[in-house]
Amino acid sequence: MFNFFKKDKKEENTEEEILKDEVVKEVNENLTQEKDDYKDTSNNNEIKADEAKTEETSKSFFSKALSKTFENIKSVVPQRQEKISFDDIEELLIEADMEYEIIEKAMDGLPEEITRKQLRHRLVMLFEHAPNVDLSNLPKPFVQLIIGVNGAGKTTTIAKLANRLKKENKSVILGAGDTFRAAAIEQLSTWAEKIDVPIIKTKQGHDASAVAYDTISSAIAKDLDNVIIDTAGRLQTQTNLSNELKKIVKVCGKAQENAPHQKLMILDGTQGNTAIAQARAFNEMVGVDGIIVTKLDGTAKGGALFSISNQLELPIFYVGIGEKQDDLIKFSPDNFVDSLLDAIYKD
Ligand SMILES: Nc1nc2c(ncn2[C@@H]2O[C@H](COP(=O)(O)OP(=O)(O)OP(=O)(O)O)[C@@H](O)[C@H]2O)c(=O)[nH]1
Ligand SMILES: [Mg+2]
Repeated sequence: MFNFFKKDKKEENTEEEILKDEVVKEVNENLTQEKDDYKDTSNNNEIKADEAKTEETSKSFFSKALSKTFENIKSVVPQRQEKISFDDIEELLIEADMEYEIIEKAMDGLPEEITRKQLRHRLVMLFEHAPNVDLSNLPKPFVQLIIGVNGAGKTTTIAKLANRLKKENKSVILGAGDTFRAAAIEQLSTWAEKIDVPIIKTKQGHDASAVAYDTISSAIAKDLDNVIIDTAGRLQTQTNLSNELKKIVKVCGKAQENAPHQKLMILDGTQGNTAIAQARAFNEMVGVDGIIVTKLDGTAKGGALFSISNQLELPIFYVGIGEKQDDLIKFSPDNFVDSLLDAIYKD
């Protein structure tokens, strides 16, 4: 899960020197938000109630947000049944955009007539890559690096994650590490202002890894809990992108031991199975610890979630269900599978 970099003293010094020159001097100007501003706005009971609500809405969300997927499924099985034939299950999973290879794997050895319990077990199994994060003992600051192709929803998801952390009374700072486009820096700044969290940014074209370094350093200096760093989804070439991401990862480790602690890959859920190829490319570049699937609102390709998690052997942490700051829910394989089964099986 964590990255360990060789500590080459000589190399470190050179890198630090370069950083000194490169790191943007906007830290103090940008840190308009002091840690004290993160005073409790809600008590623990409210947080618990929120969690319970999230859990409750999580299941109903899947049936609402994935209504298009479920409509397709219902075209195969119009009436809810107690047992469904093997062929019908196979067909409805194809309709939900689950990859055939995964369907074969999930259904191997199932009988001609399949019960809810039998299918549930197989489908939940496809999400066996449980997140391996001990939330009770996270390093401080906990550094998350957000990666993914352009347009996947990285910047928006960062805002959603920061908003979530703030609600949990955690202090968070954002790093505008997509220095490729000026609009990208502006977009994250606008979000930072809206959800009221500090941001470290630089001018377009400046070194993204310097921004990452600076953001982590500020978090350490201000004793903040969380750092979330944005990255570019596209550079002039794939090699440039790969080199930039590798450099950001390495420089994060110089700002704080073992940072980034999580490299989160953002995938556009409407891309269905093509998103898997993108994720593989990023995984090869820098390694990915977990996935957030965006734009699940309104897609007919909900079944791709099975393939995404299973093919990449990575956990799905959250799903994005809209463009607003609250449109992010924790992914629960049980709730997702249950809402799908509710559509086709009698209780
Ligand atoms: N419907 C919907 N739209 C989303 C969701 N997440 C992001 N979007 C939209 O998708 C578009 C791209 O999102 P960004 O957050 O800018 O994506 P990005 O990965 O940062 O893109 P680049 O900065 O270009 O690399 C925006 O219009 C977002 O509002 C989601 O969960 N649902
Ligand atoms: Mg962006």
